[in-house]
Amino acid sequence: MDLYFSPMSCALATRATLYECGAPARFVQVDAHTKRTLEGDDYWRINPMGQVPALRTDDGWLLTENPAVLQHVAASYPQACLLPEDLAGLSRVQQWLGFIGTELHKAVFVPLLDPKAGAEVKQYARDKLTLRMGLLQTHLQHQAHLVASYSVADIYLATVLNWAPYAGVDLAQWPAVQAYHQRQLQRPALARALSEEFALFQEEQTRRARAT
Ligand SMILES: N[C@@H](CCC(=O)N[C@@H](CS)C(=O)NCC(=O)O)C(=O)O
Repeated sequence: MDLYFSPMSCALATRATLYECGAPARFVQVDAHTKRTLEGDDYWRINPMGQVPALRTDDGWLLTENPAVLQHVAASYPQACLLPEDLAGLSRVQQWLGFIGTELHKAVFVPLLDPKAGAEVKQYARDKLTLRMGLLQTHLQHQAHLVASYSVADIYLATVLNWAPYAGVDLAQWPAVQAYHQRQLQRPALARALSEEFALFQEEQTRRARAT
């Protein structure tokens, strides 16, 4: 599989999932500003949305959208047990992937992180935090994971929560969420993905600064 990613983006969740699965993969870095791969390919021609993650499967077709990509990798490596086998558990994972993608990632964190978003947009996003993080706080008070066992939904949530300090969000307001996040970071796959991508992110910043 080939994973198109930009460092420290949501595609980090797929990298961590690949590591959890022990899946061989090629990682193709996309510059989020120029929309070119580091090899110089035009990323718009690969993914017309210009977004990461995009996964070139072993059969050669391209899959996009976090929930689909994460489930595809996890289902390809069932021995890693990152998806429940029963329908209720699987449906719950899909519920959480939808919640994380639409209610947290896109509705809250994208506007808070986007330097082009004005103060009103940021306030609109910030207003949504209380309900959404409160729901997580209640849920995670009595649960180690989002569903009965560790799943790709936890990997996606931890990836989004990684952005909190950069988005001006103090997770200490939701102690169960903060403790959950800290636990997630102990997973070797996630810790490895995070440290590798943080280094790549810093290199990207240096390259960009030199180019301007
Ligand atoms: N709906 C997409 C959203 C992916 C997404 O927002 N990716 C961000 C990185 S975290 C991105 O590529 N942003 C660049 C852009 O939108 O041009 C998914 O779930 O995969």
